[in-house]
Amino acid sequence: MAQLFSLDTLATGGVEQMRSALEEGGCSSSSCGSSEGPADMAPEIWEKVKDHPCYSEEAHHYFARMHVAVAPACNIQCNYCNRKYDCANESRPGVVSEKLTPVQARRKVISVANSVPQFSVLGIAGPGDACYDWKKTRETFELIANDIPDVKLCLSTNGLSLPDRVDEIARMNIDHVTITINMVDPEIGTKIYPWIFYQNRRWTGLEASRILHERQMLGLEMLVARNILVKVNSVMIPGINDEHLIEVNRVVKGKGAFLHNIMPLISDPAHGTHFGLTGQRGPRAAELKALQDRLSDGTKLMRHCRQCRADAVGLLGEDRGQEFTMDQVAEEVTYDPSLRETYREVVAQERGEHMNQRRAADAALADMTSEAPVLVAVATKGGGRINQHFGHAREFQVYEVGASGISFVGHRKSETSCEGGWGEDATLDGIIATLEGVDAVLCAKVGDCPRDAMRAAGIVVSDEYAHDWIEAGITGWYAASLGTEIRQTA
Ligand code: CLF
Ligand code: SF4
Repeated sequence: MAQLFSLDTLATGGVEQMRSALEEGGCSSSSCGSSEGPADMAPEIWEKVKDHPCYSEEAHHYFARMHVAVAPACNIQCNYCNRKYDCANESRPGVVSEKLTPVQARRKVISVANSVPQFSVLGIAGPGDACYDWKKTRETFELIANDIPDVKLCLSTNGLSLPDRVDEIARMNIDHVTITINMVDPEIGTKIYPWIFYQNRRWTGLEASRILHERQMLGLEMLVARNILVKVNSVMIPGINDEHLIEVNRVVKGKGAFLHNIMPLISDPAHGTHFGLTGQRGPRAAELKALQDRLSDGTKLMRHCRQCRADAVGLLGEDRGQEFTMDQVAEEVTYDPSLRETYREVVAQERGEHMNQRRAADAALADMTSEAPVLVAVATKGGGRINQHFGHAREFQVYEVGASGISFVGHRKSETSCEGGWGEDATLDGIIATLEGVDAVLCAKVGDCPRDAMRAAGIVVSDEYAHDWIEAGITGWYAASLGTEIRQTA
């Protein structure tokens, strides 16, 4: 994975080199959800989300999170979880992270902060439950808040112990809490949770799900009452809670959740989970999108979640965790804020320009004919631009474009992708299958052979908008495809 801002770059080039690096690409896999920016929300909310890559799709082009695995204990059993792995409510199953003490976590976080300028959020998402294993969660957050006061603190929980922690969460200025809520009907819960551990005893069946549900609702209400932003994660399990998630969305929206993130169940017999072993399938991409589309009037949806690794470090979709294993972290570390401060200066300028481009694109599209919306895939290394070579792209960001504007609808990744791109016929077939339903691909460069093969499959590939902002490029392509002139709004 490319390191976009090396210490060498900063030492020799400072702000100007950072800017040009951003134009080359600041995010290795920018998958954008809603397009909210400062004009779409109250200033105090924007202040909380503007640097949080999960709570703002706009921010995820620029900012990175890291997780520290300090909380191994868990108080419930989910049928999609194998305790060998990290909490599957927030992490991809099948990846076991290095468990850390709070003191080790501090060293690691400072080491990341000194090397990764995009770093803005520290998350604790397990490997068990952050609120149940609270002592370690709290100690870690306190250590970091003392050393790096401007880092945002974020936690993820199943909700059972949450009500007991809310006052401390508020006192510690933790502004972002994720609760995994898979049901609001305990009958459905019985198919997801075989047991919980609560008040020193194990509960099973309907009673277990009822208690969990009540505690989740109480925790949500308590957080909202304290102006803490709550993201609700729901694992979409076909045949069990897929239809029911519409009701979940309605309920959590009514209680003031800020975001709803519907994640596809990842179910593989090799993970040894109950669902994996019993053949419960996850949803197909089209099923997930169809459900998300039905919820588009509800609580804002997060569509750019990457079900990242439990020890993830970096921009969403980027995996730099292996660069920061404890054997590579110095025994003595001192936080140096200069790298992050310089980066923020650059980003402040860049994102202002990006916002203007988005507004201009919306205005131009509103003038156009109301044809049925089309899907456009973009190859991007991030920074909000079309800046990835078709042959190097291992995933594509897919946008829906029409007279009502441009909206991100998900990312497409091919199982056949590899370091070398899609140069071979076999991989081109894979990418054609992956991009089913997509009308056009915009990229920084494409060779004649893949362009012709894609055209034969009914997908236009264009590098005419190379290095444009994504929204400007999509608007330009859309207008050209309609034979329309774009009105200049700037
Ligand atoms: Fe981590 Fe989660 Fe905080 Fe983000 S992740 S604890 S809210 S800082 Fe983000 Fe990763 Fe999706 Fe989670 S992309 S799995 S939503
Ligand atoms: Fe596993 Fe997380 Fe569920 Fe606990 S809350 S059982 S760690 S998925």
